[in-house]
Amino acid sequence: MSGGLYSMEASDFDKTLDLKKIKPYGDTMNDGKTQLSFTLPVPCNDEAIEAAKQLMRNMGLENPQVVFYKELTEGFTFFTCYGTCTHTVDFTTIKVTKVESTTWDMHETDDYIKEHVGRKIVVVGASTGTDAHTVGIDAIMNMKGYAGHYGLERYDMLEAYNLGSQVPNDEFIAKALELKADVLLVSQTVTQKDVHIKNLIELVEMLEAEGLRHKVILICGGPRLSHELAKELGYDAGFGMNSYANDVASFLAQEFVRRMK
Ligand code: B12
Repeated sequence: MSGGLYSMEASDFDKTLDLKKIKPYGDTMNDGKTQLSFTLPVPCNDEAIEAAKQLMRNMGLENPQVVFYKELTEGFTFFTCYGTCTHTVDFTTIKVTKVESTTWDMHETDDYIKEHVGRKIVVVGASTGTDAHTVGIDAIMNMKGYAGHYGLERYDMLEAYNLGSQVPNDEFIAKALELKADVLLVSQTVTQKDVHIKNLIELVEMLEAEGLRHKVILICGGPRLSHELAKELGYDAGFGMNSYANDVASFLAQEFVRRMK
């Protein structure tokens, strides 16, 4: 099938895209269609639906529609809504602080460490503080890996220790010293009342107080962490959603060699 309706629509579609003024795409370019969900702390009734719509208008969403609502528990109503976003963003001016390393596969990283370091790099990881979530740190460290990416325990040239969850910062540091860690990996999932930030800062302060901060490569990760935030908090790198063991392994190997020079 060549030409015809499809190719005409494709070229029209592209011409209306202005990267200086992007807005959400629903089913036609620039329609601004947005889906959002939230819970209001009010009983599930018509007034609650009207409140949801007014809230959406206040958020800059025109033509607000509630397409699903349900009582969560007495006095709380959950909504799924659509609206038309009236705001735009200039995509051409966006700059993001990113981890500066080339992502390799496991074999490339192992070969690089063999050639440039000549010994195994010791990596100690944990989900620290009160955080009980283990799936993130396991995804990065476990032998079997995650989403088709082998974890750090599988790397020939990494000696990886996963300490699990709810590891207090002082115990984490003590274990890191005992194992002679070169790299520390911290996972933080719970962000309620910024507990992840307090905990991440506490670790940096404790490492600094013991004169250890510059002796280790310090990396954090979690679903609501970014490289930018990690740098702000005193970490060497931060990895958020959609990051895998080979991203972290590539970074730590390259950073380790950079520091040897
Ligand atoms: C499973 C789960 C649990 C399980 C955890 C079991 C376990 N063994 O881990 C249990 C039931 C114990 C649990 C408990 C709680 N949970 Co919970 N939990 C989840 C859930 C459903 C999935 C998390 C998960 O496993 N994701 C999959 C992994 C692979 O993704 P990830 O962690 O993001 O990891 C990736 C990246 O972030 C990154 N990464 C992560 N860590 C690291 C570390 C390093 C070094 C690097 C490089 C990268 C990296 O790489 C990974 C792979 O790409 C989420 C909701 C959700 N759908 O996300 C809620 C969620 C995280 N939990 C939540 C909450 C609130 C809790 C509780 C406080 C609930 C309560 N009131 O008791 C408790 C907290 C307990 C505690 N003290 O920590 C909230 C957090 C909200 C917030 N903003 O903080 C969420 C988002 C649910 C929600 N919508 O409310 N939870």
